Amino acid sequence: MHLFCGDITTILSEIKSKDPELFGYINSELERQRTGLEMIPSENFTSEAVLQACGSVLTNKYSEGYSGKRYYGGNEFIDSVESLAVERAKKLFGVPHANVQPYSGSPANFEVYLALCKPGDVVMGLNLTDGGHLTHGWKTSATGLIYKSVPYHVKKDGYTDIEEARKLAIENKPKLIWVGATAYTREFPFEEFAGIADECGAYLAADISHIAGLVVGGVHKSPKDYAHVITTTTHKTLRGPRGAMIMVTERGLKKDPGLSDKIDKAVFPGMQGGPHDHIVAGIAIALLEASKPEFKEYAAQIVRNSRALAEGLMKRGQKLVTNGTDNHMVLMDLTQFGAGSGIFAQEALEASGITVNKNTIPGDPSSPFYPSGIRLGTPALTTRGMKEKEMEIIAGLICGCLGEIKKYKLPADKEQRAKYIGSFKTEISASETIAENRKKVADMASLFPLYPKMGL
Ligand code: DSN
Repeated sequence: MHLFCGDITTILSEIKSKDPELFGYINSELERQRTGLEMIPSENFTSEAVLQACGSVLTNKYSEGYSGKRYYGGNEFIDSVESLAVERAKKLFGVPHANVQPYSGSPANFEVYLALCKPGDVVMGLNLTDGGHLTHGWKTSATGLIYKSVPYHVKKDGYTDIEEARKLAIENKPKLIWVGATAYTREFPFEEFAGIADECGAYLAADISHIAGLVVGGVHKSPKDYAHVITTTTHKTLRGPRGAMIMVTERGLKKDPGLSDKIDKAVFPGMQGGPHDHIVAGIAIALLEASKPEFKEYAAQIVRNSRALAEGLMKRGQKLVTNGTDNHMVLMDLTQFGAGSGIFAQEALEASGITVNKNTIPGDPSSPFYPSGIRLGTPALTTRGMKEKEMEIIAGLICGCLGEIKKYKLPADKEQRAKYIGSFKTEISASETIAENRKKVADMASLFPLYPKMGL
């Protein structure tokens, strides 16, 4: 058997010779990323160092347990890798305890429930269609099926309804409250939620998956002095591999000195088996990168870009939830194009090489599958080096694409929708405006090369 430990180019060349079909798909995806504008707010481009760690020999190891306490032999170096990641996470986020083993954000959040709640306990989180995450208690998620979820909402202006959350917490006495979201464009009210959690005796968990990089970069308030537990994915603004972490704060240990142990036991053996050590190594590198001064500048530029994008869209007549943004994300309210028009916007933009995702808006007149908004984010474009000037151009391109969807309306009859959207896609692919935009997008993308060393 041929073994290798080369760089990422070598690894891809191995795939090319052994499995040309798979290689073709990976290569096409690389080309898609290179030639388009990636604007899904939860996506980013990791460094080549992170990619190398994720493709490394660490994938070969089993290491159930924790550093120094494993159920398998041969973990001398894995222990060092995991300890490095843990220590870097603790230092970067200013917390006394970090678990870097969660496979991704949803398992991480579920592990928090497992650590702190019993089935049937009351839990609270931001309602999904108001911007909350599935795992914050949505009815079709295990978190809403196993626990009694009492969601809070945003107000008409799109900001969190703190008063409603306080009232619901006092009435329902939740065991666990989540602060954090997946489609929210303003600063999270950590301090207010700490007060609410204290009033009703709940644990407060801050899910900072979207904004972890902004917190580290100093452009979003940290939850460390307010929450008891912090969860985050590692692949969004933090720009690491696809994984997650759970952290316990000093405040958490003050409320419950056994909290770290409860979290660790919930991760393993409660929910997971062997950690993905290659991903833990990628997390360690991402945390090192995020500790550098240039990451602060990166985080600040993400927000400057997001604001420039918001301005560019609003001055062209687009409606944004909360009329702007404080973070990496813009949430467009497309109800002026008709209820459920997020799908048309997503498809028209994709045909132009701009990748976004359809998303519900607060009080959405349609449904989560056919929502009336789209989410746009700047983390990936900022990684490529784009600045405010490019955001202004992109805002113009987006509005040009949206001009093409005006005449399309989501059929009220659900049976007709798939066929209608199929015809829409065919028609949009023949649009001259879309074709011109596709060229402009590719030209702009080529000015900001992505993975230039990855020669295929
Ligand atoms: N799917 C992630 C996002 O896009 O925000 C959250 O899990």
